[in-house]
Amino acid sequence: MGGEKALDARCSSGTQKVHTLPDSTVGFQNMKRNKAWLHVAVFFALALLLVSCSDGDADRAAAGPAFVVKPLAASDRWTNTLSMVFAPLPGTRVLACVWETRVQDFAAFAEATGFEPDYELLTLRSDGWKHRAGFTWRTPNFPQQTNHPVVGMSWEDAHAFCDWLTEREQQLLAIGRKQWYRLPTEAEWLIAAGPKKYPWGDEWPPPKGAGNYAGDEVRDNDWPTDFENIVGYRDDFVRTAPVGSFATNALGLFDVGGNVWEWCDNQDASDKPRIMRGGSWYFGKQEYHLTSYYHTAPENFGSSCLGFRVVLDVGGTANP
Ligand SMILES: [Ca+2]
Ligand SMILES: [Ca+2]
Repeated sequence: MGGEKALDARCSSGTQKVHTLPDSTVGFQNMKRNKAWLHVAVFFALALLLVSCSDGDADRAAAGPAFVVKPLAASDRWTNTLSMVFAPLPGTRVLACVWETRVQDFAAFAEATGFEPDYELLTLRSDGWKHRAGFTWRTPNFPQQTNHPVVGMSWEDAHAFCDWLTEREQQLLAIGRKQWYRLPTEAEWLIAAGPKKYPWGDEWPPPKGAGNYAGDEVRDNDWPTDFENIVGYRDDFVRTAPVGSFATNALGLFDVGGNVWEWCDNQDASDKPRIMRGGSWYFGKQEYHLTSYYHTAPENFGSSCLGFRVVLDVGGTANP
């Protein structure tokens, strides 16, 4: 199938160094203006250190100079400094973002670090999948608003985002020193997807409102005539949909199946060592939508049907 080959195609690396977050972006700069403020800052820093060490839960931040937080645990629901909402993932030590990472989330990373991809985005048109000049995550070849899932991120790019967000929120004391953002493992993603045959349940084709998949709507648009779609299903989106456009699953998570494929943290024992799961607005073939199905790609691969979801590892307890 032409599309499958396209998804397997390699693209050039978009990896960029992640710069250390400057103090000016985290609200500390004013403290340097006079010694009085410096003394106050030192006092509160020492007080915070004493509190965090004395309560037996040093991994959790209690409060910060620029951001007031609640204690974090694997049972908490959590909203971070980018207004990304997280929900508990039962039986794990992580909170999963209820959305795929949005354009606005990735834009914050790009602005803070100077990230710019140096590759042409792999995009789909009626002539098939091709790398096309002039298209990037900022400007894919279809309309996106800031609440759409960011696309075209390589596994390396997604990892860089997680590392930057961890550093940012540890500096802000929004998360503890041993809490961090990362991609979900496959095991965690499978918990997020639920126990059914497909993320929406056991039936085929998916029921109305199941999510953003390659339904009959793609035939009305720029779709190669020899590519499959899910006959008998229809949604309103021929490419990405705003996150939260469909109902949540039982865990309160949106679009675990469909919208964009999601990178997982694991390595696969193959020459394309990174794993993605969940299907997307692309692919009509039934087996690709099974909860058990996964796809692999090199870690520098990117595509306009591929994004990522992050989890917050709260630490402290072992995975089951
Ligand atoms: Ca669709
Ligand atoms: Ca998805």
